[in-house]
Amino acid sequence: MLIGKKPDIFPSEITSREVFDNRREFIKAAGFGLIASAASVAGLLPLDARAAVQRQQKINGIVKTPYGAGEKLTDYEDVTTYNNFYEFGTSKSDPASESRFFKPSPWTVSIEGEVKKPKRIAIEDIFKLAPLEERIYRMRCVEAWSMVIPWVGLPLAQLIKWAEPTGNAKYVEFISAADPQTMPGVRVPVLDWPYVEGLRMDEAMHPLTIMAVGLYGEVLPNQNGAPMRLVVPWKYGFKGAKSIVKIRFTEKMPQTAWMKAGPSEYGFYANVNPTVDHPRWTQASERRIGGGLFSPRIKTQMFNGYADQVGQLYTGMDLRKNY
Ligand SMILES: Nc1nc2c(c(=O)[nH]1)N[C@H]1C(S)=C(S)[C@@H](COP(=O)(O)O)O[C@H]1N2
Ligand SMILES: [Mo]
Repeated sequence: MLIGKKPDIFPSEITSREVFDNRREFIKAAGFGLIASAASVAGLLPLDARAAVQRQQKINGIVKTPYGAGEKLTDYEDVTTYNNFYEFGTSKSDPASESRFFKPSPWTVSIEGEVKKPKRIAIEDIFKLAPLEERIYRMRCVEAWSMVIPWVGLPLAQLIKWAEPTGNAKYVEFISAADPQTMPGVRVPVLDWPYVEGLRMDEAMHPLTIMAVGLYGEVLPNQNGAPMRLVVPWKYGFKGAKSIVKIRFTEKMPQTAWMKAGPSEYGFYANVNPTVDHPRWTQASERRIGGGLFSPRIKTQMFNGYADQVGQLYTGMDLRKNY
């Protein structure tokens, strides 16, 4: 993500991203197996980024689903070392290297706003609300790169049912942790902390929307939003708030962190739409992370390829105005 108020960041970010990718593709092309060992040999990644490639605890009893069967997965190493998580810094390697002091347990989530009664739930109990499923989803970042990730999670609808919203609830707001002690990026005012995202109630209840608690069959690493984060596969990646501590049901559309940072660039809906360009670059194509040094850009699909399932949520809406 980029910041609307400071367009001067953009060229340098792109440059560093290209250099970063080319460097890692070079490492792979050089024939090293794991990026961790390759990086340690070549000395190209910070020490802690290498440590972050360590695997996490396995989750038992995951139900396999047909979602995304046959798609080529993005390597675990790429999924966990190329991240956007500004609470740990603005560069793509920061979340892996700067999140080691973050503690995803113990963790409780508070449920507030338009609900029968406010309550709290421990992460262990969220794991038990519904069978945990593996779903392979494409993720399309607004910066025009994408990944294919085997998420583990439960339908958000199950958590919402448990939360018992009232009839006044029209929207759901998701609030991320913002602890300056363990999240160094929060000490820098790049966003109006905490990170806030939101969905319309029907989007939140849609069967494609999940609360993810793991990936690749293991609990989420800190850099991917431990212990739980939202995944809404037909929207740009920034809708997927990480490390959620609070869920609030509201009557009015929430003001999200990115809408505040750059209202002309980041809308509330943020549906993946190849025909609506970002003010500063095209959204018509994307680059799959890990596709190799010379991998061609691929065409971006309407609703990230999930149009058949979600298109009807937006009938009658002008998707150019409601970006
Ligand atoms: N709390 C929080 N959530 C966040 C972000 C962030 O900076 N802070 N970045 C978003 C963006 S822009 C993207 S593309 C995805 C990236 O998720 P990943 O790093 O797990 O692939 O997380 C989203 N969720
Ligand atoms: Mo993003």
